[in-house]
Amino acid sequence: MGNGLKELFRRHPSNPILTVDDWPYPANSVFNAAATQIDDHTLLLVRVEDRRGISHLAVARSADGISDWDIDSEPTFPADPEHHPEELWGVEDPRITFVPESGEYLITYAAYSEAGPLVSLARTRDFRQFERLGPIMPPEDKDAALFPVKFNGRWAMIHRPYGLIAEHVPAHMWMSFSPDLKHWGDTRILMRARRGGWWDANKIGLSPPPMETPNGWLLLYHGVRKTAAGSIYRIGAALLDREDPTKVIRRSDEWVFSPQEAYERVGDVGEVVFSCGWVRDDDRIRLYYGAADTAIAMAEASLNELLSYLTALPAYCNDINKNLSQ
Ligand code: M1P
Repeated sequence: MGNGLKELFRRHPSNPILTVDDWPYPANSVFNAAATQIDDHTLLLVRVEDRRGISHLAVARSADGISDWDIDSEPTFPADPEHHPEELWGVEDPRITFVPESGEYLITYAAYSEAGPLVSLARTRDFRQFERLGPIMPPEDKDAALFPVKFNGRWAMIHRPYGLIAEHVPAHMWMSFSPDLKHWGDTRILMRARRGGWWDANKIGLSPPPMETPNGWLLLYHGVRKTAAGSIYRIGAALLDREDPTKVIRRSDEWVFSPQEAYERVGDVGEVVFSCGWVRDDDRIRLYYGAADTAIAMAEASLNELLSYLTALPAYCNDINKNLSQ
């Protein structure tokens, strides 16, 4: 949103709501948490970076999603390089998708392998016992989340492949399909990073998992612009067709959320707002986000306001040639 316009996301006054000082054991930073609602509690699956620089995941629960967090006393989901060598340098940036059909939570996360990050999958019913299903996308690939329903009998996933060439060309968001959560294919670009001076010129990646709405699948994504002073991570919004999620029907030209507060601008990696999770309660959306790769903050939005903003935009042109000229 431009200056002077009403902000779609409003920061909670208690921000940052979780920092490493809240943690029951020594760590460097807590950020980029997945989120879900379970048993009348908000559950965050938090990326915790330890003092070696290696990340694991830890569960934090709260009745109101803001305060009185009950944090597991030790890492809930540590990397397991002995059985999963792809987790050699840790597990990062999870996203949780609840599947109503089976009552399971599917967790996609970045396993940091010797060959770079890749997408791994695990499932759980209670966030105490987890079943690892292993890698589902080869390196380098991350920022992945599943849709909660199948399309024509197939699972769908948004993800973000990245490679050495991406140092020179933008990295886009892709979509793949699977009959069984194990074998993935029918892979195609979903949405492109824009070029030149755009705020999302250099790379983009999915933020929380897609949210189903009457107007289509609501997406938030992070867009990165490289500057002489480093990268700026901001958040944009888009809508995918409800029946055919390979079609982008709306995309905001402007970002909808950006680093502004001190805790977002200064930290281990400054100028970063990076979200992996949100929780919807009727019209109220709580967006959890990592601030400067150091702490966890929360901002609220009205779903109706977000949808009104997006549906008032012109239809998005999926034409590759048009998009390439941006
Ligand atoms: O430092 C900002 C973010 O950088 C990476 O994100 P991406 O690969 O999508 O650009 C990740 O390391 C992420 O964890 C981090 O917050």
